[in-house]
Amino acid sequence: MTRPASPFLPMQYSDEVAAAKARGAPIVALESTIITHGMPYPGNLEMALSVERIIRAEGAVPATIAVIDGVLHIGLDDARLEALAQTQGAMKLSRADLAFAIAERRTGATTVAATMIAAARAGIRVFATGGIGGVHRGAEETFDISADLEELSRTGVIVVCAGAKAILDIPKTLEVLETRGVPVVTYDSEAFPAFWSRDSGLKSPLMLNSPAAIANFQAVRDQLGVDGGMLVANPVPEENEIAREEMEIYIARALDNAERDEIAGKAVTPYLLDTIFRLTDGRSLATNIALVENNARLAAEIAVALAD
Ligand code: PSU
Ligand code: MN
Repeated sequence: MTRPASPFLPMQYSDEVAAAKARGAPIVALESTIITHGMPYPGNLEMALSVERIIRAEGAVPATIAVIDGVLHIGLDDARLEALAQTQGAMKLSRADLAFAIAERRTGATTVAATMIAAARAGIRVFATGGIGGVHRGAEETFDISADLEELSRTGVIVVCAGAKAILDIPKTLEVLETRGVPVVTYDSEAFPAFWSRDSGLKSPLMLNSPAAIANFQAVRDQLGVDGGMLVANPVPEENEIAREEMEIYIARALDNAERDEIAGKAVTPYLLDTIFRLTDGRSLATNIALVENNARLAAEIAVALAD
């Protein structure tokens, strides 16, 4: 059973999320593009279910966000999650087309940008994901810069990720975030992480080492009237890491293939991820799942600290 959130916007909270909202419990938003476009079935479903379990174990409530047949769902029950994990041809939704999918009654998964918009609309302030989109290598030619960066600058949600994937141009990604006034806080490490690896070779702009400190930083931003999002970068656990030098080899191959196959636009990120999964015989997938789980735990701790 789910209930409508607004008489105008077809938005539905799951029972679990509606109850959490009613009692003011901490909630963590989760994106769905990682499920439909980021990982193959059934690993994607295992990841989605385990991430929700981790958030509950930390005393928060998970809210996986997706558009299903034109309804914006804030929280998916297990049956819907299972169906989405097996859906072929779901749209990949960002700021430009989230409303389009709702208006046209389509089914689509939300990227970081679209999940932030939906979370803010639902009053959810913390969101866990794997990696954010960023400035792609060669962006000076292709202009390929993820809408995630613009969204971080305008929408007041804390996004917990494992840094930026090394398939991106990480220095340029950090430059854009700085220009747009997005705080980039690495959790408990001086080095900005690179998704599969703990260290991108770049120093993180800011560092904090407790969920309470992150919640306090956000509270001061609120008091100051500084709006927009915050990026929290949480390095992948050491035991799950794939070294940067090794990843570089697979990334170079994947980028070459993408150029050869003339991949462009929204297809770029899913194509690169899929190629890297195959080149690493699934090892990158295991790392990807471990880092999302790690981010879910930290996001739940931040949500709990914000609620205190
Ligand atoms: N990182 C992952 N898996 C993913 C994505 C990022 O490990 O599936 C998705 C996220 O939804 C992110 C999106 O918002 O890719 C960025 O896509 P683009 O580069 O097209 O903006
Ligand atoms: Mn892009």
